[in-house]
Amino acid sequence: MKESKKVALITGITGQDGSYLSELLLKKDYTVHGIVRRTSNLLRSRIEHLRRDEKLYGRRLFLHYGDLSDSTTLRRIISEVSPTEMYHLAGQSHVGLSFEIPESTCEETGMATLRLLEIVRAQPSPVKFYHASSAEIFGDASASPQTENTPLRPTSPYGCAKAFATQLARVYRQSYGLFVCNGILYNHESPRRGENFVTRKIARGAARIARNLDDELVLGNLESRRDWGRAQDYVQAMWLMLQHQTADDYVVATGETHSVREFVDAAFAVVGLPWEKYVKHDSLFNRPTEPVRLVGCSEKIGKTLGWKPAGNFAQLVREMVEAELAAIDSRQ
Ligand code: G4F
Repeated sequence: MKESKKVALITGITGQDGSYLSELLLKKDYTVHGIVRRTSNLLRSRIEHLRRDEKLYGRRLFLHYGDLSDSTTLRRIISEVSPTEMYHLAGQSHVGLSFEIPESTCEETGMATLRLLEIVRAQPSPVKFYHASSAEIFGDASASPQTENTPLRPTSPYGCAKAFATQLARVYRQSYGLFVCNGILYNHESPRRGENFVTRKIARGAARIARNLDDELVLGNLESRRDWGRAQDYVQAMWLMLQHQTADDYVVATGETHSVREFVDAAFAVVGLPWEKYVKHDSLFNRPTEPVRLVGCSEKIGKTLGWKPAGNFAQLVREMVEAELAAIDSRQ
């Protein structure tokens, strides 16, 4: 079989974004390599359908054991794979949890990016590098909506680590001429979102209550607002960044915010139940500090790369709740 010329290496391939990105790249005829951490269970549910595909796995899709703290292994994988594009998506991505485990969050999110940039810098052939930055770098944002030029004022250990990695990516681009892009992504959701993020928690909770599997849903701050888009759509933006002739930073957002309360309201409307009866508050899920006014302006990526968000908030909520209902019904 003739190997395709485009070779992508993805850290975080088993996550929400990694799985959608793999599907996208495989459709575009890439050879895709993913770095996976060794764990005691081999559950990689988001890419299991790709792994079971005999036409793909071992032919155009490969997985390698590696850890973001292990430079020698990362260096070996990158040398062997010799990627034309690298998508660095891995790392502890839960903002609330970063207050509990700040040191490992900064190590995985900040230092690991530095490690990869150093390895990429030493490669004999150029590697286009995508860094998964985050809206959390703006934190207590000084302007709204935020653009690529908005000052970084993170409000969480996670935001600080992402700010560090984002600035490093800029430094490596400017100092060494590396093709490095920061995708400054706002919240992006899907049925593959981790269960401890609020949208999936709500979608799952509403579906389980509707099917009499649970009788309450316990949440933190209902007044928090976020700019929520669709993950499937946001991985397209990642790919577009690496296809452009020059490397740059791009905000990827819908430009619209909704509160957690609005998400709850819309999710329970899908299952036809009054949410006030089931949703409880526990301050355990509140954060010591929250970013404020987080809403992105995606004008630059729209004009330069032709990207625009697909779908709307109501469709996103419906898609997530219906996926939860279908999953429950398929098990019963
Ligand atoms: O779903 P969340 O945990 O996402 P958060 O903190 O906005 O972070 C996500 O988006 C960032 C980009 O903007 C990424 F960088 C990051 O990696 C991640 O993907 O929380 C959303 C909001 C917060 O204000 C939180 O306080 O929902 C509020 N919330 C209320 N109750 C809750 C809950 N969040 C969680 N996780 N669980 C709750 O019960």
